[in-house]
Amino acid sequence: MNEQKIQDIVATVLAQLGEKDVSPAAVTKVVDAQVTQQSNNSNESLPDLGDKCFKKWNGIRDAADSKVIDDLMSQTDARVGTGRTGPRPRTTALLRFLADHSRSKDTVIKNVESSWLQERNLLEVQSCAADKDVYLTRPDLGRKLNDDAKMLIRDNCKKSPQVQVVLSDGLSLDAVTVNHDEILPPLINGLKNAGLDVGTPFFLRYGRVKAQDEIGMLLDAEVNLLLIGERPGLGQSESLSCYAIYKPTDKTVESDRTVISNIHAGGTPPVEAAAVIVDLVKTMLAQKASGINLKR
Ligand code: B12
Repeated sequence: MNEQKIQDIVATVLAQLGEKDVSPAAVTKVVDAQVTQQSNNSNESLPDLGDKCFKKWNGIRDAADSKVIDDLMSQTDARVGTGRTGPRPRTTALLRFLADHSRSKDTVIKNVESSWLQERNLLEVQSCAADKDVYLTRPDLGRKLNDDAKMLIRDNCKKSPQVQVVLSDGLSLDAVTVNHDEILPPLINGLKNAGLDVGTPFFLRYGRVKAQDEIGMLLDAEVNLLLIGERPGLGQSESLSCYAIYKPTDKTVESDRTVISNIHAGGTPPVEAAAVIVDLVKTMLAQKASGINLKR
């Protein structure tokens, strides 16, 4: 479709929406005037829906006291104060919702690049899920290591460490790429500084939580820590969890695990989480337990 045709369609739609005097070639951008004023964007392009001013956009017109709405919005990340036009959401609120939804979907579907892992010196292994589609539709395959993975882990990782740390994409690419630098190096350093024997960290592609049991058994690690991307929500797509287990076996069940969740800049910040995890590991080692058997 050529540029002119696109312009014609835009002009027709705008005319149907009641915009007058729209000549076909004149439409180069569609910007909500009120929002443009709030954002610091120049008028040269469409506003970025990821901007802070959109995340905290007070869309309620004619509020008796708009400060009350601002105050409410400042206290939660929930989608409040977005206003409405009759029974419908306002355009900016709807676009913002769609933008969040797209980002959440993207972060589940996209893959961590191997080059990104190489730059960080992380060995890469894979579960039995052959690709993302299989991973999403067959959780059971994400819980097992493929044969190459078992070999690579055996050949490259330290045996019988006190603590083994594994990073996995799980359900969020962003959780891994956004938080890595502020959680993995500080965590490894923190564990070492606590005098613990730390194994070789590596990356598990298409991993599910239960895969940490097989890894723990394979390496005979006392504690296994799995940093894994959480299922994203609409307001948050870069949240990481740390699942921790003491000496997993074939008989391990979920309640044997401890989880520290919501690790991201707006939740437990990654650096702070690293410190919390080091403390958790010390307690696990002292009590030789995790999950509901751990007294904290
Ligand atoms: C999906 C989910 C579930 C699903 C898991 C099913 C599945 N197969 O995915 C269901 C509905 C069963 C569930 C149940 C529970 N969950 Co839940 N769950 C989540 C959620 C929304 C996403 C987890 C995720 O993305 N994991 C990563 C993917 C890759 O993992 P996975 O391998 O596909 O699935 C495993 C994990 O999800 C794990 N899991 C899920 N929840 C929990 C909770 C605990 C305590 C443990 C150890 C493991 C665990 O079990 C799955 C099977 O191995 C998180 C929210 C969050 N912000 O993380 C809460 C969350 C992890 N769950 C939570 C809780 C409290 C529970 C329950 C204890 C609730 C209850 N009272 O029954 C149970 C415990 C279940 C268990 N496994 O022992 C809390 C944990 C709080 C904490 N820090 O201890 C969270 C953080 C929600 C919250 N904000 O309160 N959960």
